[in-house]
This record gives sequence, structure tokens and C-alpha cells, in this order.
Amino acid sequence: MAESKWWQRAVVYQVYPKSFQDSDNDGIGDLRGITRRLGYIKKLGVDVIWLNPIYKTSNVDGGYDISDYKAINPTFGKMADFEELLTKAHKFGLKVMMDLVVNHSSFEHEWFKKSLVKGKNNPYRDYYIWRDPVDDHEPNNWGSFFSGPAWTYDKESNQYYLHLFAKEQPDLNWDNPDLRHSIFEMMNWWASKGIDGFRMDVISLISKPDGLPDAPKGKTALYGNAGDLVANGPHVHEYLHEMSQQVLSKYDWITVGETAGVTVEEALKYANLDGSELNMVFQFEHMGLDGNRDSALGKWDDRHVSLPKLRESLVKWQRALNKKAWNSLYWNNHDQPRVVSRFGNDDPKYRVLSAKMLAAVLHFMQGTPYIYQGEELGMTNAGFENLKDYRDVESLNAYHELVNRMKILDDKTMLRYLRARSRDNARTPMQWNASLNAGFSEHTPWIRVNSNYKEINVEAALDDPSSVFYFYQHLIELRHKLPIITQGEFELVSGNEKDKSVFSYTRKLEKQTILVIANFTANKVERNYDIPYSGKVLIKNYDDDCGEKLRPYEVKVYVY
Ligand code: ISL
Repeated sequence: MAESKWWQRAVVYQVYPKSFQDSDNDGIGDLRGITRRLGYIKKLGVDVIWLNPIYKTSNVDGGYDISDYKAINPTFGKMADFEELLTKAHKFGLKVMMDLVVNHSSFEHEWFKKSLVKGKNNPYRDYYIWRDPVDDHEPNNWGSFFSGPAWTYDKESNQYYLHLFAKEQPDLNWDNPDLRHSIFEMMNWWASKGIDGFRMDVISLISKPDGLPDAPKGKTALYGNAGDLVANGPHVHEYLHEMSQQVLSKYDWITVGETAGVTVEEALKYANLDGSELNMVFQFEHMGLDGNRDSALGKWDDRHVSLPKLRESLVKWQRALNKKAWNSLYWNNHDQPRVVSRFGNDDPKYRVLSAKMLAAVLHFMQGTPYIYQGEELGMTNAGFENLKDYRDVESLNAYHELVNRMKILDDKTMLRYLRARSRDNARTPMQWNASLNAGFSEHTPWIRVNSNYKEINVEAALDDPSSVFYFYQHLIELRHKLPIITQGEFELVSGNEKDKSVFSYTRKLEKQTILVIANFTANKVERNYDIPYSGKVLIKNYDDDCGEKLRPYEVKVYVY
């Protein structure tokens, strides 16, 4: 196999700045807070930090509504604080990947303010997607991903503008070469600061379908579901090739496209090993298995996905991209519930065991693993009981639409669904220690701290050699040491295809084999896969080894 690239051997740690560490005690995390904690991140052993947006923002969607791409959010600090963070991270040998949010800007961005003026001579009007009303209504039936219509009317100009997300996040018009030029210029500007790459927010949505046709609409839905129509649009690969020529090809960066609606076929283009577009993509298949994609409820539910469904999806991506493109590996991020609560078991009896099991299953696959802050502690869903504790625009809008407007869910059910799926589950402050506000801030935090912080926190984890933290540290060390983890061929163990409890796969490189066996249930099971159970144990989550017997959430990884 060809020599691997640095970003193929790397492990990424995702920091959600608003909730990581507050240094000035205003209840909101900030850049100096992150700088202060670099030693902790380094100790975990990762190679790259991905920072969620840190730019000036209208603060409607956790910073994904950027009002100045070249300015720092003042509540996070100043440009000098960012430069210090970058320099210190580099001293620690940590690279820094930034978030690039260019499917849309904030409505407070200069470009949008200028765009409000209608007229042929206004170059900024065409930076966004404006359309005339049709029969006094929206130009088409699209719904916003955050509830309500995807169009907002502007009285002054008697036109609508498109926003796939909140109305404060108008979509940029990538068909306009000047807009593309402005974005590439901005990216090169960040490059000159010495950053190490970009995670590209919903980059699969930048090229809208010709004519903006109506989208399919479920029987009970208020709006058409534009998801599939706008994903992987007609010019998206052309625009990414152009970005590659104008920007990416000049730097030895890590790039990952967040590609909602990506299929395997499309991923082979976005993340092709020929390097013509991006290094890798975040695909969403395994994140959508426990939702109600085709009903008005969308992601809102509290079902658990079955192991066969989850495995089928993960295995499909391992096989399909093999030798052609590159996978990213993730269980959760700032938009998803905590993995231990979702695919494991956050009951205190099983939390640590299942967090380790899930970690091992993910980290031995092929691809670049991403760890979301707190995942390395086995942090759990926040589980807020009251609506007033939620902050996320998606959650609050969905509550309003499903409970108040459509009346298809009652308050109690929706709160149950929020406890299972709200993005706020992942956005509670990082739990550093057992002191006030988990050591995150001396001020009341912008969002409540998870009530389990006295048991689950960094200080406790570092004091306990058998903590989830040290398990992750070990996984990362193994990946750095053993090329087979990056390069080995993935194979599902024969006979495992339909197993409802156990997930087992191998990785093979030359004469070496790694075997992963994981019990996804709280039951004891026994399996004989007709493969050598001998060999050296690379990592496991119980002290001893009972051969073919697997205890609740047991994982064992052998090398032979
Ligand atoms: O969060 C989701 C499901 O709950 C996704 O649909 C999410 O909106 C989608 O993956 C896009 O996410 C990204 O862009 C959004 C932003 O709100 C998310 O935080 C970001 O990760 C709009 O910029």
C-alpha cells in the first residue's frame, strides 16, 4: 500500500469553544480557556484540534451564522488570543483545523446588508439567492432544516431570500463567480495565519438545483423536504475543484466536508484519494438510523437503533471507500446526542464499559477518528427536564412547530425526544472537576452543566488508571504505533452479518491481523467465530479474558 498521508494517521479532537473552558468568568467558554487546556488535549495524544466557529456572529445558531469571516467573536476573545492559541498549539505539536461556514452567512454580514438593496448595479444582490413571489407566496415549497419555510419575504424589494437553516442564515449564491472569489480570498487569508485546514459546514448543499423545483412533501408535513434536492447539486464538484486549485492545493492541510445527504457514490468524488477535492467527508447514514426521516417528525424520536442496522451502515462505508477515498470516523459531535447514551448504556453500571466498547469499535476501523470534547470522559446526554433549559434553535423551533403549531406531539413526548436527540445534549459545559459549575466557569454557564459532573470529570478520570480517558489515550497510541490500523483491509467476521448482539471485524495488513469483538448488549453472550482467539490482546475493557464468553459491553481486540 502506498505511503499514508499525515491526516490519515491522525486523530482529531473537536472543541466546541462556547462550552470548553471559560477564562474570564462570563459563563461562556473562550479562546484563552482553550489555550489553558492545551496540555490536557496533548495528554490525550491527538494530533489535530477542530474548533467549531469562533468568528463574529449573530449568535442564533451556535456561531454557524457568521457576520464577519475575518473577525473573532468578541465573547471568545481577540485575534491576538487566536494567534496565541495557534502558536501554542503548534508548540505542542497540535494542528488546528477551523470551521468554514460558507453555504450561508449571517443576516448581519456586510454582504447581506448590501444585498438587501435591489438593483442590477448592486453586485451584492447576487451574493444571495433572491426570488420573486409565486402567486403571492414563497417561490417554492421548501422547508427550513430548522422548521418553518426556507424563504423569508423582504417587503422593501418584494422578493424572498433563501435560507436552508434559520432565517438569520441566508444562503450564499455559489453560482456567482465573485462570491466564490471572495470566499477563496478569505480562505487564503486564514492560510496566511498558519492554520492547518478546514472542516466545511454543509458543503454538499452549496450548489442548488436548477430552477429550484418543489421538493417531495410528506402527507402530514407542512413543507417540502429539500434535503435530497439540494444535496450534491449540479455544480458542487466543479466548485470544489476550483476551491482546490485556488486554495487547498497550496497547503498540506486536513480538509473534511460535512456532507449532509452524501451517498457512497458522491463520497467517492468529494474524498477521492486523487486529492482533487477534499481529504474526507462526514457522512450521516449512521446518524439517521434512529430517526423518522420521512415523517413530519424528522429526527425526533427516542428509539434505539438495532445493531444489525448500525453495523450494516458502518460496514458499507468501510467497504465502499476502500482504496478509493477516505472515511472519517465519528460517533458524535456538537449536533448529535452523546454516544454513550445513544448507542451504549449510560446507566452508571455500564457507562464506562460501554463507552470503552464503542470507542474501540470506532477506533480500529479505517479512517480518521474524531473525538468530541467530553467523549473521552464518557460524558452522557444532558437530559434536561424543562424546556427552559434548552438553548438550541433547532430544538426550540421543532418544539414550537410539532407541539404548538402542528399539535402532533404533546409536551411530554417532545421533551422525551429532546432528552434523547437535542443537540444541547452535547453542548453542556466540559466537566473539568467536581467544583462549582464543573470547573468550567465561576459564573453561571450559558447552558446548564450536566448534573453528573461530580462523578464524571477530567480530574476524576486522570486519577483513575481504568478511566475512559486512558482507554482513549491507549487507542490513539496504538493507532500511531501500528500502520495496520491506518492501512489494513477491513473485513467483517464471517457469520457476524446478522448478529443482534456482537460486532466483530478484522483488519489485515500483510501477515498481521487485528480482530475486534464487541458485545453491544447488557447480556452475557457466547460466540465462536471459528477464528483463533489466541494472540496478543491489544486492548480490552475487562481485566481478565473469558475466551469465547462476552460479558455486558465487553470488547476485546487481538493481534496475531
Ligand atoms: O443537526 C442536525 C440534525 O440535528 C443536522 O441536520 C445539521 O443541521 C446538519 O448536519 C448541518 O450542520 C451544520 O450546519 C448547521 C449548524 O447548525 C450545525 O451546527 C452544523 O454542524 C448550519 O450551519
